[in-house]
Amino acid sequence: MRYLKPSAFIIALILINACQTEKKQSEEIVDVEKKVFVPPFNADSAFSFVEKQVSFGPRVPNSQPHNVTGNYLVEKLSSMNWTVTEQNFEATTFDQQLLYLRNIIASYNSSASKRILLAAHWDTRPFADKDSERKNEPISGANDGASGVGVLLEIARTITIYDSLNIGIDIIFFDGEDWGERPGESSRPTNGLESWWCLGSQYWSKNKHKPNYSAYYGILLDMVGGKNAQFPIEGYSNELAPSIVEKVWSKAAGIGFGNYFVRSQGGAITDDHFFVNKYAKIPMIDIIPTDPSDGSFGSFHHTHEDDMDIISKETLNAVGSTVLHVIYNE
Ligand code: AHN
Ligand code: ZN
Repeated sequence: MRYLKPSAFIIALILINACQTEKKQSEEIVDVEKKVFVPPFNADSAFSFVEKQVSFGPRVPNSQPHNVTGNYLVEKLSSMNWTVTEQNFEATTFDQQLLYLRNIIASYNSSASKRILLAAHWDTRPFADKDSERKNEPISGANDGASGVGVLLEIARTITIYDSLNIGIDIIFFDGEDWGERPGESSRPTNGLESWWCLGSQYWSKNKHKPNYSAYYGILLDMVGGKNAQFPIEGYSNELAPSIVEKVWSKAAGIGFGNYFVRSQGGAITDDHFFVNKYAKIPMIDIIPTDPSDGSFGSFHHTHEDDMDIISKETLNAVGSTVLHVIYNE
């Protein structure tokens, strides 16, 4: 499938246009941007990337599954011909654990000056503190961790296969996002960190893999695989990168995913994008769900419910397709 015959390419374009025309009639917000070829997102493949990570076991820092998964991610991105940089660093947690962490950065079109940064965290939380059982055991993190990475691996695979993107893309898999705070307690570090969460993004934003690195903007994916997920507009995204919010939410609606990318205002969440905005000065948004019934991240969050059973190919498709449409329209 690397090279489509010209005739097949034209037929594909006609079919894509036909589909979009049909959708336009039923959508309130119309996708009026210039017609460009956007490759399809393969949600089955994204799902299997999520499954693969979960199969290694909880990706808790300093554990063997964490190390094996990190090696797998590096290998996978390298095999897709992306330029991979590993950033090893150490950080101390709220419970005085010294963690050996690794941010994984992959670049496509390394020499292009116009770049978009895509990111997700790849570690999992070592506790199931919101569960009523086995609270001290790590979670599978199918949604909280693996889903964002799965969508981004599939985006990387798609970009490589079609090989028609002129801008540069950087994918960062942040480590150490989710060790976080002592269960049930909100606390602030006194060791130079600003938060116990988001250790990898705090490190990268102050120590970029290339000293003068910047990007036009960034998109963070966090917990983007849950069944019937809704993504309201996250607070810091709206405050710090409103034009990117507008671009992404209107594109989602334009291609028929307005039921996932809802137009309501969500809370401000201390997530990896906050530190990329604050220290790296790159406007970055966060696509993160809220359960409309109670305003929480969802009942799966930081419990053993967060396994493959709650992952939906439809949600992975809504997010993956939206991000692909956004970047191919730049
Ligand atoms: C807060 O809960 C404030 N930040 C952590 C965000 C998070 C945890 N994302 C995934 N797990
Ligand atoms: Zn989490």
